[in-house]
Amino acid sequence: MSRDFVDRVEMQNRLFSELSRMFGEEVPLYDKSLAVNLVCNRAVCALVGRRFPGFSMSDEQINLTSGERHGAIRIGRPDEYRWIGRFFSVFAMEPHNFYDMASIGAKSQPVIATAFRSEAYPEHRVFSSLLMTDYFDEATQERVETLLSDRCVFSDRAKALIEKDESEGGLNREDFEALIHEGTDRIFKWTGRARDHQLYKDLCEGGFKIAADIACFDSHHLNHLTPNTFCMDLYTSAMKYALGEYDEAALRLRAGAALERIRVDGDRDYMTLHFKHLTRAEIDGLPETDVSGSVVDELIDGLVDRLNEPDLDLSKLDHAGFKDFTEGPAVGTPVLLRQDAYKALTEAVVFHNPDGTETRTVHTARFGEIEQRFYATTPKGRAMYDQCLAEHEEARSQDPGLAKRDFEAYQAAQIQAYATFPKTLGELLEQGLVYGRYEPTDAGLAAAGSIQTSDLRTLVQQGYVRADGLRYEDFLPFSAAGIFASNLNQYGTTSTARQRKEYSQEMLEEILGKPIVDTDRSYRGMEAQSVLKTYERLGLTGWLSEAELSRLKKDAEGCPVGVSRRSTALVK
Ligand code: OOG
Ligand code: NI
Repeated sequence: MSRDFVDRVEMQNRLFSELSRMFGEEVPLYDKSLAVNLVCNRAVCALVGRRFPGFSMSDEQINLTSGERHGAIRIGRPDEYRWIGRFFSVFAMEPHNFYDMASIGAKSQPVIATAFRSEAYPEHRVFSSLLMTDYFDEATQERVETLLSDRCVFSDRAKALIEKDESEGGLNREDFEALIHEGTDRIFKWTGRARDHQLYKDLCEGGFKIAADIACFDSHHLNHLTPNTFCMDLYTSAMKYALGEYDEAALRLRAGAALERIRVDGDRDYMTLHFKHLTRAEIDGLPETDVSGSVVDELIDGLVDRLNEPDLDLSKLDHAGFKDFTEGPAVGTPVLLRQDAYKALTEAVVFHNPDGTETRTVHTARFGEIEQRFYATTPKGRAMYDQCLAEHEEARSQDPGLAKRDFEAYQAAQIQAYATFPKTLGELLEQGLVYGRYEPTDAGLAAAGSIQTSDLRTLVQQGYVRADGLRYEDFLPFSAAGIFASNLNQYGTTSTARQRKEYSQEMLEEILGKPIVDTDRSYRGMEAQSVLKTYERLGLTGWLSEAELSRLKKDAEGCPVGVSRRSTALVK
């Protein structure tokens, strides 16, 4: 029957497009933020199109290219967590990296996590946390576990579909649709129903809002569903204006600065990173011209006009404002990812209490994150990032109000903290700070047989090899903690257990019943694989030393199968 099986990645795209629809219906501000993002992305594309005549993107193409999403869910019980792992596996999404959120110092939260995504097509991801009930004192642990013990997030139907997929090796379209429906109608759905208001209050008052968000609800409601943007600073300025936090002068100043950066830095490497539907060869084939600063002014005029239309006046919608600063590296340092968010909304909830009474109240947890992704760092690059981050955190702690009071000064200080970090792909690769992907150029292939070096850097300089950076497809626990903290209005937590527990990747693997992919190994594997192939096609493999060749072959074992650059996701 295998001919009826539907492609898992195609169904993954369907799942996320349906989740996006569901979330848009649940949270009108999410839908509006997508509209603001589209307006910003359009301006970026128009600007890049002026520099590279021949480049343009229709709204449909923009939505397609910026259509990736990451979600976040928080889970209460280990057996639920294993079901979630099995559910995502049906959609070709496997656990990637272990994030111990209980061990990040003052920002700690009582959860451990992994992110489900596909190895070869990392288009969508779900950061999935598991509540560690032994983080709490025994009495609290007991109350939380008891409340969680009888809830049922996965219906029998959902379980049967997952089991069918596992035993038969695939699902037909009808079964896939049914399982997606289980996701949007139940597993990830916000119900507005909760249980045991007393426990909820006690957990919140004890500083454990995250535990309350997990233990008292009856689904793994999506906490946020994050689109990506082509220009973070443009988007945040536009959102702050739309929400009524910036006046038009502030919008013009900051959006103008953001677009000006794209005018200067929006080169072919920027395009390769952000416009995944184009190959590097297609990008390299575009002509390039100078663009004057007045183009930015024109585009800002258009942006302001569009944001002034009534449908994008978001100040009238219920909201709690926008975060004051962006998590991740400073603007202009193209590594890892930058994330920001509108703050968690206050939503109506009805609690059903153990004594049969109902409590009508509100809950504040779901927020509106956005992200922009850059190059994946090597361990050396990551160490450098961590150092710059720590330096900036130190400066921020000296004057926590600066971002709100004087954004330009705040941003300048952050840029200063990252001053030592190289800014161009060439330098980042040369210093071994990010992972690359290499391929022979036409000139290289034509010269194969007569090339006199196997030194990659020289081959790139000679135009025989083309180098790209690999994009970071994972998460940053420290940024995540910053997002948790700002949204929960709660900096971090301390364990109240008599003895603080240690959590490990092995523990989570045991719960999942499968290994967690180490993504550093995957990135290294992709790089090594591309290098091996490049040497092979240029006839240079024989130039490598035994040791070099065996190191590359060993690293290449970590390369996920079927890696492809083009993505076909369509999410509204
Ligand atoms: C998860 C936070 C992690 C991110 O983008 O770093 C995350 C949560 O809020 O439950 O989504
Ligand atoms: Ni997130």
